[in-house]
Amino acid sequence: MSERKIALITGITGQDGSYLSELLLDKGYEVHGIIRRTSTFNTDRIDHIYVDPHNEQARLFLHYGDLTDGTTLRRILEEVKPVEIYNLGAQSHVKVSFDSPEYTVDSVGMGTLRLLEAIRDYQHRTGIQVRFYQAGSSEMFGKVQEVPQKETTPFYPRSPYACAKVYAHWQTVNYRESYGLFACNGILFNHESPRRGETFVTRKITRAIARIIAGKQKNTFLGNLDAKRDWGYAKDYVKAMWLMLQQDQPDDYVVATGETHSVGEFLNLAFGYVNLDWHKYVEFDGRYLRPAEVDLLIGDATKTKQKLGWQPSVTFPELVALMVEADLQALGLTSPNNNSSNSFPDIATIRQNVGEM
Ligand code: NDP
Ligand code: GDR
Repeated sequence: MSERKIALITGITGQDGSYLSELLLDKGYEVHGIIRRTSTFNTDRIDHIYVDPHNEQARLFLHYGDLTDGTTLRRILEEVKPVEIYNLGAQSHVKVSFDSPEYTVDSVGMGTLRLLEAIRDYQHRTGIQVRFYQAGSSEMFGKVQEVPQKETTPFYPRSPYACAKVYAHWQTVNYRESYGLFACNGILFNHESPRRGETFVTRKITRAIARIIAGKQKNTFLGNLDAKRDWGYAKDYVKAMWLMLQQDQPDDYVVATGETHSVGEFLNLAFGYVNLDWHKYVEFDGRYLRPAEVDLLIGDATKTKQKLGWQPSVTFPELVALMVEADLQALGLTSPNNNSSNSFPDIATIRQNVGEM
């Protein structure tokens, strides 16, 4: 890799952007992120690593921009002169993509194309060779074609979001093959953490548990509990992104745990962790159903393990425990006796192992 360890991240304020920034800063990079102008602060997830740019120790810099604004993307590239670019920015909520398909496709699909075009011109003008990571998704597999899903499994996207990710995937392949761009697609299965957005199902559940215990809400409303997902830990997954860009050749990789669990199983474990019966607290609301559902995702990450030496470090019960604990702590609640169930590991050990806040 180049001596100039300068990385640019779109979507730096998101779950993955925050963990990736921490990883890159730890590795000595200067990290630049694109943030959107919002009327309230949207930098909660990275505030703890932000240092005032007037401080000469500062290595994290933020720039206003948007994937729907190609001019700004070009200007930021010229200014920052990155050697690695991670495209994590997206309207990433599958259900919302049915409500707002044009915007989703503009940010996810066209946004990736705008960035790729900006990179092509930037490389040409400056001679700087860029390595590009595209945040692809297991949602691209959509309707089950093969179990488990791997790099060669055909795509069958089932939402505007997934269609746009498939478009972005193939544009990334095309820039690699047409212009020799060092471009990688990560095909990442669901990954969660205490920093997961509050409207994704795992965090919605763990946050509801803490709020129910705190007396702030009585119950929570969910949609389809039968869908099965391959859930991993976000901090593990950003390591795979970085590893992809450190290889000799660009390629596409599936990142997954190889285990699948239903939303119902997540509920069982999460409520079980605090000795509550979820049936008493969860109600059905059809508004959370999607017009087309993805029923079963389970990934085969053999290639990623073999070529990148990557491994997931957190098991499903550990992930659930980690998330419930973090939401309890956020409300100042003490952890219940979590030895009540054998399925739960010791939270102190997990936290030490993964360095979670
Ligand atoms: P989040 O939803 O947590 O974060 C999305 C980020 O994109 C935020 O920083 C958001 O900014 C930014 N963003 C949204 N719209 C735009 C736009 N128009 N221009 C620039 N930035 C924008 O997602 P995750 O961190 O969970 O995921 C990161 C990426 O990986 C996404 O592309 C997602 O689709 C993809 N992915 C995620 C998986 C997962 O399980 N987490 C699995 C597979 C793929 P703001 O904070 O202002 O909203
Ligand atoms: P997903 O994640 O659609 O897999 O996309 P999400 O957590 O939104 O849904 C997972 C499953 O849970 C079911 N579900 C509910 N989902 C939400 N959000 N809210 C509910 O109330 C609810 N009830 C049941 C859903 O129907 C679904 O089957 C995530 C995102 O991070 C994408 O950006 C990413 O690409 C994929 O993971 C991999």
